Amino acid sequence: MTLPPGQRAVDGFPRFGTHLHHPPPPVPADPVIEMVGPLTEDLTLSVADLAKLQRQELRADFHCVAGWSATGLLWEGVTFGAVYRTQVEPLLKADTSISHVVFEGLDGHRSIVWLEDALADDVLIADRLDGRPLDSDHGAPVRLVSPSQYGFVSTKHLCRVEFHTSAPPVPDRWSLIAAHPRARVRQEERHRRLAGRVVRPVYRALIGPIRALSARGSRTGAG
Ligand SMILES: Nc1nc2c(c(=O)[nH]1)N[C@H]1C(S)=C(S)[C@@H](COP(=O)(O)O)O[C@H]1N2
Ligand SMILES: [Mo]
Repeated sequence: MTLPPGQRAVDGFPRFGTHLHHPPPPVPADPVIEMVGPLTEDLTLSVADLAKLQRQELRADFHCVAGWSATGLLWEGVTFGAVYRTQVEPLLKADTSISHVVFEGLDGHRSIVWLEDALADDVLIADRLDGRPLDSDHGAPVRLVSPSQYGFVSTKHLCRVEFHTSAPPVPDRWSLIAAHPRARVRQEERHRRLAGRVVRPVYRALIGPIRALSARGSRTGAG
């Protein structure tokens, strides 16, 4: 099996990202996902109700922008497309056309995604991983999973989804490592201003140390 350009397989599935110095946020007693945008009424989906929508399994590799890939993960949840079409679209104000979606986690992480990318068949709001409820390391109670895009798109601890009719402001947009707006792994769209290939060696040097920080990195280990 070939990985996308510039990616290397790692064992297991480390808790990865820019947030390792923080413990995962606590899971609320009755978690909800708030949906915000040009809607005719307020929309808040409880995680419990979400689990009752048409369920979907997805076997996929997961690719961090820093160059590691966890292979063969089995996710379960509901497709974002199903949530959008059944819950959100019926409440959209007349003559509004959504172009971007922002996914926000309990820790404040935000990912900005084109609506057309978010509606792909392989984009899930997942509540289970490898046959078990999602644990805190990997995004409890629910997370976005978009395996065709770099890991930063897949917001963990999902608690808020915003619908926008134009591109929302991008944080750090002048930074060299600002996120690519589409972040497609096959196209190696790592960053907005730097070709994906250029940053590979830098990331490669960091993978070891970052991984070492991820204490519960083994899929079979504690957690
Ligand atoms: N809420 C939240 N989601 C997040 C992140 C984060 O810091 N906070 N990091 C992102 C990054 S950069 C990656 S690679 C993946 C890592 O997922 P994992 O910790 O389950 O391995 O989560 C993404 N989703
Ligand atoms: Mo990442």
